[in-house]
Amino acid sequence: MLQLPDPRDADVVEGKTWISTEDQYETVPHFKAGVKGILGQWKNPKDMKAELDERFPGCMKGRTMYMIPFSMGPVGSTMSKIGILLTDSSYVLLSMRIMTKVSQKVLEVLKHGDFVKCVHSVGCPRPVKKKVTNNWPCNPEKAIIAHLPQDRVVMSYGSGYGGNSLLGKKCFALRIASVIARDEGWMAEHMLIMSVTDPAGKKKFVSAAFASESGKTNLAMINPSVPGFKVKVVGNDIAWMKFNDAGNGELRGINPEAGFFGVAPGVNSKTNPNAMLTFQKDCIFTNVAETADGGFFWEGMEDEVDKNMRMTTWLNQEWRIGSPGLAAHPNSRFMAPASQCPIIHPKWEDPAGVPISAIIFGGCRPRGVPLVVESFSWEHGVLLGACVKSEATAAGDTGKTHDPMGMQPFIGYNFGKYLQHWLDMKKPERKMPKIFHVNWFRADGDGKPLWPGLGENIRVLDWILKRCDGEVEAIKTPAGYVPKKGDFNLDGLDKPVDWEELFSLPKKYWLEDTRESRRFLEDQMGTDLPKVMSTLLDQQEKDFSDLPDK
Ligand code: OXD
Ligand code: MN
Repeated sequence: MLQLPDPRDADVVEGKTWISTEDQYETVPHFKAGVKGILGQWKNPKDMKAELDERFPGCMKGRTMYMIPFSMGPVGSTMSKIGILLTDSSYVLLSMRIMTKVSQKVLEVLKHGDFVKCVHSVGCPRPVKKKVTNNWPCNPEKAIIAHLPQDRVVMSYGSGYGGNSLLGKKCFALRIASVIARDEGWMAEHMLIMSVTDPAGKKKFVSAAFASESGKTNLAMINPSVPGFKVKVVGNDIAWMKFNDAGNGELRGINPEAGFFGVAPGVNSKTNPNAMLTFQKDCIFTNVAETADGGFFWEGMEDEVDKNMRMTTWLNQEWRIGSPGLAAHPNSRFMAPASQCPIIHPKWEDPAGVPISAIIFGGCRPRGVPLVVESFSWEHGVLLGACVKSEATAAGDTGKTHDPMGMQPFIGYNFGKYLQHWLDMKKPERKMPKIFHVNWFRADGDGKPLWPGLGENIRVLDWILKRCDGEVEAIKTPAGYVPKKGDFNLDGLDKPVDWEELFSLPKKYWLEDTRESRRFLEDQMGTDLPKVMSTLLDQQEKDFSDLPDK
């Protein structure tokens, strides 16, 4: 089905998303004076209570209230958690049935445990005083998304958009869960989980976090271009991972979600055929365009529909390919049950999770960052994650958007403490996964891509898996370990790649980038930044300074 919300309510409201704890520094780091902290927003409990009391009493008057018991993760798994959501939105009700596990069994499991309390209201009690657009009541002026981690509570008001209203997802499975994970010694991450099987039949699972819009869902559902490789997806957005200390010490991960809620524009039969196959039935499209023959359309699908097809845009206007403006909102979405994905892993609902051999971080780094780098150590891997960022591609624009661990909008507590929590994961009795950083977006001086990306990224995963098994050696550079050309499968590529340039480490770029990373981390986390992060950056700067000038 297609849902066209009120156009004012089409995205997350980061500026109105708050975390409330008695102690400010439990939520946000000691960022430097004069700096705008971007890692979480804190509100003191008194002010938060006043904001909530102003909005919630009577907020659902005249509407139907749904009570939704849901499990994040396989019902009954020791790695899963339960929530109960009260909402006055039928869109949220239908969406929760796709995105989470809603069933009677949840209430049976709940008898034995605790749950996260979620309340959502569109903030339009009846009789409605303002105009309602598209049969989508909302109250954007008064929107607020409040997290009370100590009480395990989420209160969301005024918005029906997924990230603000499907409270099991970002609010519970990342912000509240990151706090629970801190307290219980596990990890709640903005990561995909996938398996890769090589032509010899050897299979491994990896998890991966990317800066936003760097293609996490496309990687999770990659169509490998190299014959013989098979990929299956466990999850495309969130991973809950825990070391199996009672067993062999490996890291096990589950996908706490039951569906995919993906950005539609850009998805087509070339970029992500598996996503296209996943949403052929029983799914909800939000803010996409509708074709005259009852199909759906968004930017990127130009080759999939008749050139003269009449359409209605997400703003209800007549449109054809080539007409001015956009057919779909840039953040329009598909939402589909994960079970419909043709490459869903048979163990995606295994209560014991799947063993994670490698953790991958990635950003959009057109300038100086190699295709793949392996960290020197667990600590250095945490640094690679903390330095995840995207840079503008336009020549002359040096802007960088930091998204440390891919968690910038989703962290539930002090980011410096969160990095320390990652560091504390390392224990001698544990099998620590290797950590890598990938960059599909490196370009040459003219802005032309140096790497084909998409299905060819399987070659990078292949090298990563070989490194996990110690099958190949690697070259030590100041940025980390990089592949030896002969160990990396380049056979059958459509066009030869410029290997030297793809893996070059321009000294000037790296010195500047290392300083920029340090500035960001120290500005944002101040005294909360774990010392080892600064020590590793010092070492990196020294190692690059020692390189000969070219
Ligand atoms: C999402 C996001 O919706 O990360 O998954 O914004
Ligand atoms: Mn996400």
